Amino acid sequence: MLEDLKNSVIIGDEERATSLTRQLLDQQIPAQEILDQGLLAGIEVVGQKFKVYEMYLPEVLMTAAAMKGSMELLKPLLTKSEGLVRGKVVIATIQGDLHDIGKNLVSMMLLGSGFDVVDLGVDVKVSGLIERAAAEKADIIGISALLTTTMVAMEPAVEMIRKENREVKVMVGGASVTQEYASSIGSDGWAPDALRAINVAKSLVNR
Ligand code: B1M
Repeated sequence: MLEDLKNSVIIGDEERATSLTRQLLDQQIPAQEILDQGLLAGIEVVGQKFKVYEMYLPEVLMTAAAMKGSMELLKPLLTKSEGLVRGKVVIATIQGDLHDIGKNLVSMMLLGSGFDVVDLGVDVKVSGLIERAAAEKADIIGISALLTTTMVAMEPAVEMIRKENREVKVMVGGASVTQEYASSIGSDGWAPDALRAINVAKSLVNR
């Protein structure tokens, strides 16, 4: 069934993907397993095919749409909080970038591990992030970027955040962002995936 779910994501069949996710949950399969072995396994294949021109943008859009219903079903399970507030994170995908699946996962996982999360969405200006972080007295600003062209805007973003707010920590991530790049621009933390983002966020508020 997980394999079937993976294939539904690849072919962009939202109805089937949602129905399979519901059935898997009914069979007590853990939400994390459904996410990793079904949804993310599918999108990984799509990413590879897109890269070598075996799939095109409209198909990738269908894949993203196919994940929507399933993600809605998994969300309450992935965001079940441990009951304590560890800190506040204001998060967004950087200006010019519309990719939000990974950022949404990071938001969900942080919420589930006890962070208060304010998610500003996609294509967000740094000034917007800074203003909101100040208004919310956030501990962490999280920035996601998937494109190499938007990733480079992280460096001036970190600089601007430092100028405006010395207290807030900056965490970055997204497919194109590496540990080396994250360190080179002076961010406080980087994570390769949503699970590890939890640990990084925890370490930033505990410092
Ligand atoms: Co686009 N796209 N896309 N795309 N897309 C990529 C990123 C690409 C790698 C595909 C490829 O060529 N193989 C490529 C970028 C190449 C590059 O810059 N090096 C690309 C391109 C080129 C484009 C367009 C430019 C295509 C075009 O128009 N010609 C265009 C850009 C639009 C824009 O943003 N302005 C575009 C559009 C789209 C869609 C809209 C169709 C759709 C996005 C839908 C949506 O997000 N709602 C889409 C998709 C789906 C993808 C791929 C296939 C999948 C991305 C994804 O959701 N991955 C992607 C290929 C790939 O990445 N393999 C691709 C699953 C997700 C769970 O992973 O986002 O990496 P990820 O998030 C992970 C970690 O990175 C980390 O945790 C997450 C969960 O574990 N993480 C963080 C993420 N943010 C974090 C923040 C943190 C910490 C960790 O702290 C704050």
